[in-house]
Amino acid sequence: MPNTSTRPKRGRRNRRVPREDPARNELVSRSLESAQQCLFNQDYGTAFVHYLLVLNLAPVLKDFASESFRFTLFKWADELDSLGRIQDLFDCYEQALELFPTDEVIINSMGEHLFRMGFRDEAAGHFHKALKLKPDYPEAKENFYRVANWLVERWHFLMLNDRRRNHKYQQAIQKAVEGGCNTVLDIGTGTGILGMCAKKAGAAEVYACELSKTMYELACEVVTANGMNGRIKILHMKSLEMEVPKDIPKRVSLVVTETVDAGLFGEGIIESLIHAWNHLLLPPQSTQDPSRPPSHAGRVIPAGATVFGMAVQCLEIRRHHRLCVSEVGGLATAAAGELHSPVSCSSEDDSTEPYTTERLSRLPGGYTPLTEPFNALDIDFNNVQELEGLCSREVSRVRLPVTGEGLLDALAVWFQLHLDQQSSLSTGPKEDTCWEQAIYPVQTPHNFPLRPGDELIVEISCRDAYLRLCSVAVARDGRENNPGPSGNPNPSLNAEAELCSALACLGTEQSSGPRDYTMLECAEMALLNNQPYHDSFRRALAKLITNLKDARSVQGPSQGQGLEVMPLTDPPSGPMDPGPDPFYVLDVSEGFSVLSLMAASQGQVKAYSSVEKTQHQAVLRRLAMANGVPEEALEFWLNQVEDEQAVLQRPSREKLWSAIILDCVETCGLVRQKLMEKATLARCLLEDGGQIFPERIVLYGMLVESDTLLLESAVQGQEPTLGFNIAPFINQFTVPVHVFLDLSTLQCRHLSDSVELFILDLMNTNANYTNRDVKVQASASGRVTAVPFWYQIHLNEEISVSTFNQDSHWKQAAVVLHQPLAVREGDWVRLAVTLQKSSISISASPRYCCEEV
Ligand code: 44T
Repeated sequence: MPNTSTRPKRGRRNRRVPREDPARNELVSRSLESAQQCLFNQDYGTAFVHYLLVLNLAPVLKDFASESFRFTLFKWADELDSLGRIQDLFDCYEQALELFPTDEVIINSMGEHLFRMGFRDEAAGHFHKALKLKPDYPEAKENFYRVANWLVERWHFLMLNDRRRNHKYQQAIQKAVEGGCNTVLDIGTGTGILGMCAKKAGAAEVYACELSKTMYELACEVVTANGMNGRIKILHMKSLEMEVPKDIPKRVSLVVTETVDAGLFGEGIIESLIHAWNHLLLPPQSTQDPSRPPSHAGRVIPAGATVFGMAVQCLEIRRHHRLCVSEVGGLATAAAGELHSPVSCSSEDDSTEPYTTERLSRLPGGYTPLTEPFNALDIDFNNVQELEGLCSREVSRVRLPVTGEGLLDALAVWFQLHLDQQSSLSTGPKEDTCWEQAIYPVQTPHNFPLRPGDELIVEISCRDAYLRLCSVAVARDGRENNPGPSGNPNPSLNAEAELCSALACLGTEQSSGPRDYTMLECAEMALLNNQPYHDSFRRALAKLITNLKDARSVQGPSQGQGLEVMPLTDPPSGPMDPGPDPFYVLDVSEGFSVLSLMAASQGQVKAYSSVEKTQHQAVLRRLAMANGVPEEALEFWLNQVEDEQAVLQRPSREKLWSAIILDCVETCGLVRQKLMEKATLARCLLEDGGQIFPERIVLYGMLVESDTLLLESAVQGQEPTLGFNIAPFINQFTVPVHVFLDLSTLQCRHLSDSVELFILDLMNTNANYTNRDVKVQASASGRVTAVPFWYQIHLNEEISVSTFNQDSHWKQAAVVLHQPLAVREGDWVRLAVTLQKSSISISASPRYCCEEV
């Protein structure tokens, strides 16, 4: 046996430090030099490859080179993005993350790319990870808050806070398990709550499946925290992919599920249950053999549902789904042709949804029922033949007596979910529930008046596993009148629209061929219907143009811009005199906007629109023609600039803009991302006397006590949910900022007047403060739970519009406080408002009365 002690020991130093390798060192230093040189030459692709080599060969250089490496990565990724080399882009990020697996900046940036490409779930996962690594990293926080809703939707909080619903589900499950159903599958387990109920009730085997990765991971955490690890088998998959015995050993006797949305079938419950009956459940209790014990038969909780419908008049719904105005901002709208929102009962167009959702009780302006609620459908979830027959079933027609007078705007739908024979949950508008109703808006281009005595004829069908309701006719005095989507009582309107359409499309490449309607998003439709907003813009634009004309006439044409005025690169067409130099106006609003056209209609203006969609451009062209705006007065900016990200450029080399219109507030109620950065850039592209619209935004807010907002933001209270510890896990996804609020109908108590919180000056971005302390006096005693906020958008010194207004397409937002703040009338509260990269945050703390105020 060799004497191990005589073997020379390898020295410590030798073991730890690799031998110096001069060739390798040489390669590293040469590559580093090349990387730096390429970076200097803006050859980011090559620089990136050199950096990869350097850092893989010499990880000790990571600290030294991390900044430049990141910079190179981001620049190269932007280039790959604009070249459409998406796979390469993500490969680069993956290589970067192999080197820097915990670099929150790289993770966050990869999330931003994922988000831009529509991978929202994955993007949100990246922002969450970046934030876990660095909890106060502002960019990741901002990004995470904007997308957390996709990761863990807000209704999870509402459902977990809904004690009645939790209790009813628990009771029904307990009864079924005690009655003999001892193998259970929870389809769409979410936080795992129904599966845990089954286990707690004594089920021998419990399985759960969840298709969302984030929810699956959350369910695993929750189940472990409740000591049920290994006792509930959770699968990250869609139930439709499950097989016996691959995923579960044998068929189960009970399926529990709450995969229902406001329209009942939108989460695919019909398909899931047909599959479950055919592959995962024991055969149902048969009437022929009632002796079969429950453990040998299959059943489903909920056992079935009854769907109700009701016709309503509702201005709020109307203005989001139909064009309601014949004139806006001085432009006649008839030539726009038929405009539709993306919500339609016809299934011809893939881009439409059959319904939208609203809480009828919270709609601003309320609603008027035009019929009594009617029974639209009964469905038995324990009858697979009925489920299978649903979609092949004939379209059924119901005749509904009209009971109220008004315009038909929508059919509202809700349901009763029968958990078992005894117990049910209702999602009705009058119910004390947080659930939304499904809204099937009427899409006719004209009004559809109903009055008592009429009969409304509604077709009910089930296509593509969605329930569809469509008002097809009205019977009045024995005659049927068809309101269908194409019915138009005003033929002259159509003729004009058609003519303008034909003329406007001449000479343009309209590849998609003629279409009889154009789609606008709901918020775009509401914006177009907003006359006061457009009138304010018209006045502000007219004032600017008048001022500039005056200035030019005083200064003479060539001094106005402080630049020598050269002839236009694209002179006005025709043999006429080129006329005076035009004023250049750029509208960089997101989505559909007629502001550029309004500017063009002022005369002596060359307006550029950043409307992107061909269909939308065609609408603007038709409107231009019908409103006498010369063709050359309106151009589409994105057709001119090559790089979409470089929208803010001069109109041409020698010119500057007279006005740049920035879209400053998103529909959801938040300041648009990067607004201040855009404003800074826009400011540099303005001629003397030119203007950014808006020039200033003032943020307002107030103190409120609102339990509703609390229930939507986090699982409340110290008590466990149904005895389970769930809150701390799901509450990680709490987001302090709530968006898309209707402040006018939010259930809340006002605890202060509205106060000015912050000013964003877009004409002088350097003048903005970044922090401001605002003292607010409580006008009543209570618990401050939230600070809702909105904006006054100042187009110029005199003209402004508010985002908290009945006609507005904007919703409001609110900061929900981490801890409610108890106040008594007269107390002062200090609100600390900060602006960081166009993102506003607000926190509240008490200011005691003894402090100087
Ligand atoms: N809506 C509340 C709750 N899932 C929607 O990923 C209900 C609102 C509501 N997992 C009116 C009434 C109500 N296999 O996490 C989600 C989802 C998952 C599945 C595996 C499947 N086949 C599915 C289908 C969905 O289940 C979870 C819940 S589904 C959405 C619940 C009274 N307004």
